[in-house]
Amino acid sequence: MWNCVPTMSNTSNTNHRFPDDFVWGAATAAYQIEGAIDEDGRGESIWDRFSHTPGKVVNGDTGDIACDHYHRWQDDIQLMRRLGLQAYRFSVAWPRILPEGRGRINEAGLAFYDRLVDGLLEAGITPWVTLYHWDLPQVLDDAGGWTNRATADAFAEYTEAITQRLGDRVKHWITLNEPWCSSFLSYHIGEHAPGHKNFSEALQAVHTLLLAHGKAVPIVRRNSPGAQVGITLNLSQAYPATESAADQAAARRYDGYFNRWFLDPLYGRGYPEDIVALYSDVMPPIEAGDFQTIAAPTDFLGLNYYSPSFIHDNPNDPLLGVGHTRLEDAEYTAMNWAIYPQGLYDQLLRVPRDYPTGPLYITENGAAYDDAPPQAVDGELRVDDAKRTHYYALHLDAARRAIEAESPLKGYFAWSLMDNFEWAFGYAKRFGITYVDYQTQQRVLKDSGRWYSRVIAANALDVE
Ligand code: IFM
Repeated sequence: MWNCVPTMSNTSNTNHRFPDDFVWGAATAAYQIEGAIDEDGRGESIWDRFSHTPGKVVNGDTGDIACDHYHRWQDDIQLMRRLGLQAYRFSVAWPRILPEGRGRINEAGLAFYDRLVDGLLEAGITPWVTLYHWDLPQVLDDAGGWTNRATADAFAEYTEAITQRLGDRVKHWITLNEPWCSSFLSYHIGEHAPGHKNFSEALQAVHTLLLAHGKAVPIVRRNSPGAQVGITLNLSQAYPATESAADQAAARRYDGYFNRWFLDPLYGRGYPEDIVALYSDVMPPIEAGDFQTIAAPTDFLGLNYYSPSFIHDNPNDPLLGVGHTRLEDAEYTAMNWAIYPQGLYDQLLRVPRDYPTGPLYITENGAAYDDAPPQAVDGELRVDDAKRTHYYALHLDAARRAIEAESPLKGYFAWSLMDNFEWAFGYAKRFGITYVDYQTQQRVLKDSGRWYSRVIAANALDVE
């Protein structure tokens, strides 16, 4: 059975060191931190529309102001310096660049990211740019959003504009963040914008997203010589709830739905046959050449890991026949996600074993907790978030063990640099290693952030 009470390992690598060239970073996304939704010609995004729709986001929160990063980016770079970050992963807001989705380019939008990239490089921090982290221009959604194949062509236009401008200085590109969320969570489960509840729409959205990724890769290569380009997936390591044959088969189906549905086409295998058989009535149209486009060779795979899934057979689930089992003995974060670092270890070995991924990067990992506001301790403001530090220590230890077991893991980005707009949960969930007071916009490095900066400096986990 599963070990629900994880501890740090005690292996031959006693000081828990990482390889010398390991990349240490932190991540954010545009809509979650920028604010300034009406400034400098930015167009409306689906998250503006969705968050302003009553009942969609906890407390009616919106990203209108968020962390005001659009105005405070210079201070935020100082924060990154203080942490000793080597890399910063952020996303570009498509509606700042192409307010109408395609066509007219908004110079002021490009100029913002131009300044940000220059500021990062001056600070010695490598920019990692995500092209799409969920803020689709609303006008494109009005025309069907990701259920419309033409959105893949619009994404190619957008990629052209941003890589032409930044491609000389940005050398790490991520096409899409977590396409499972922009498809199933947004078009089937309805929890994210645009909030639809239709499974066949979700399958069409996956297909358009994957096409968008495949079309973007050669554009990035053309405009950003020598760059590395990849995609970030939020896979869910699927464990059978028991050893029964039925639960094992259910976990395999769930793996097909959540993981292989993305990995197989990205690595040239088309959609997995066992799952296609279940979806026969709802499959999207697939055109000649689509799978070739989708399987454009990439340089790395980004993985976002928080928690795995424990799956049992459930005949009442009409589509996949699966259900989720709650781990009774596990600890849970404020998102109600089980803490299970072994899932990260297993994923870091399984994915490159089954697919030719090349280097892996953990492009997100972290935990939400109900942090108390900063307190003065010896004249300094502190946030005591020992649970978050423990979460990071466990997962970094799992990552380091995976490297010892020859996983091609090359870097790690904490989610998140700062507390921010947590989508349907608004500001109610804090994931930051920096505390943000949303009234004053004051930032205070949490104890987990202080600990992370010592890990980065030591390139090892055996820090106080
Ligand atoms: O905040 C999100 C992020 O935008 C995408 N990955 C998961 C995070 C935590 O839910």
